[in-house]
Amino acid sequence: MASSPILSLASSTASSALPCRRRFLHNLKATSNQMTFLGNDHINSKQSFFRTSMSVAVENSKFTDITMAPPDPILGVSEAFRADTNEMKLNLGVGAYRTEDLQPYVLNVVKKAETLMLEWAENKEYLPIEGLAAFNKATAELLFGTENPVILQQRVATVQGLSGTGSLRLAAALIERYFPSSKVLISSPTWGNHKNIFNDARVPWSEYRYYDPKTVGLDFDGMISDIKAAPEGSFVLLHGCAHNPTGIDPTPEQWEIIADVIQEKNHIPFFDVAYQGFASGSLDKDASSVRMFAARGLELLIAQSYSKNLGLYAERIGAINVVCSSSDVAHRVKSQLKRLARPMYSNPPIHGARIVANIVGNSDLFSEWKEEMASMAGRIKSVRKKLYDSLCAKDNSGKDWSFILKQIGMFSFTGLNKAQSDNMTNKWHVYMTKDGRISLAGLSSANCEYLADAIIDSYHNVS
Ligand code: PLA
Repeated sequence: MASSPILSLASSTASSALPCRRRFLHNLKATSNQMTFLGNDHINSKQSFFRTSMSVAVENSKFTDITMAPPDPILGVSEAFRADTNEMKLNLGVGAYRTEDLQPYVLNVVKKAETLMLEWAENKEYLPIEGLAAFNKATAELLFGTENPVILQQRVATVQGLSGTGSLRLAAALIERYFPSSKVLISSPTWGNHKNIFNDARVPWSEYRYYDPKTVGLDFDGMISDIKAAPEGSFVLLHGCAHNPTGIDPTPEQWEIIADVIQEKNHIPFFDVAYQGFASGSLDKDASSVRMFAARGLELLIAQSYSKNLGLYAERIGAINVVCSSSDVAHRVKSQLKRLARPMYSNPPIHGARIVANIVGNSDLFSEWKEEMASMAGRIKSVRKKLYDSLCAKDNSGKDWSFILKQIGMFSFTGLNKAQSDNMTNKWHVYMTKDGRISLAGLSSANCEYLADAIIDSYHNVS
């Protein structure tokens, strides 16, 4: 019996090296294993009672049918990265901005706003369900421009959300409740979490063509015909700028045609704006697609996020805006968004909302933010160019790498398949998503050549 791997695991010598809590759990598990093996008869009654109750607790869990969930395709990459001890490792998985030294970056303007907030010593009372009024005003104005008729006519229902994801989720709940027979059309491919959000909200979705691997560009004809073919009154999810993961946006002319088709089909445009100001460096330019749709008098939904453009990832600050045909409708829509939010999370967190409101509401801080945002966008553009130059200089196969320069935003869609992406990670310690996306925000100039070597090797030597 002593030779049984189960019982030898339970021996006190094996467990004594473990820290206290782990040792307890270890012994607990071993005890339950031992129980199965020996049976109750061999143990005196006092021990038996103790061990049986422990054993029951472990073996008869009500949760035994819960299987292990797979790691998240994006956030799980960071977990794997942290476990790698190789010096050359690069985390190009999640879209989080890093400095040239590959350190996380807190914007100076955010630090200034926080210093002011500390001085003011504001309280921590609950926010109203819809969030901080000054934030909701600032966020809608940033999106549409202060003089936009939709703002002046009070036709926008704005509710502060738990960043982009929470705002999308709230909109999905609104669709599920008020448009139960409608579906959402999402681009193929899209940000990995979109499908989860609609699945969990029980909103049916289907895909429209977006990316053409042959041209490494937009499949515009495919996109238009799929939007046309969808049942009238569908929601069409569009990335306002810097499409994730492809980095390919429609041209202004193509946006107009997309709007024409959506209008013809009575669809409802639903924008995900997670990168305003981060794509081009200009807040206004990156909002032009949304503003064009609003200028047509359409009703539309827009989810916003301040994770990237203000680096407020962990503050979970964003908003859902619903542009309505009248202020009266907007009023009612807002009341229902609040009704959906209340049982989900009651009311949103205050800190990030105050940061945004204080920065946008102070002309000095606002200008400083725009400069810092432009410099973050500029750093990403410069590593994009350096990566392209390194690929061209090192690869003599004649492959055209210029698609990398045509993409915008923080990502590059390399065209590497899953096996090639695995090679990037397993051989080169470059962590990225398995769809071939790399986050250039996690790259420094010093690492561009190394990354180019990894891409060239994976592209040519792995099929
Ligand atoms: N929408 C899109 C298109 C996004 O790319 C992201 C973030 C979000 C919404 C949500 O961000 P938020 O909830 O933090 O506001 N996408 C990241 C991170 C940057 C992630 O997957 O959560 C990405 O690496 O794709």
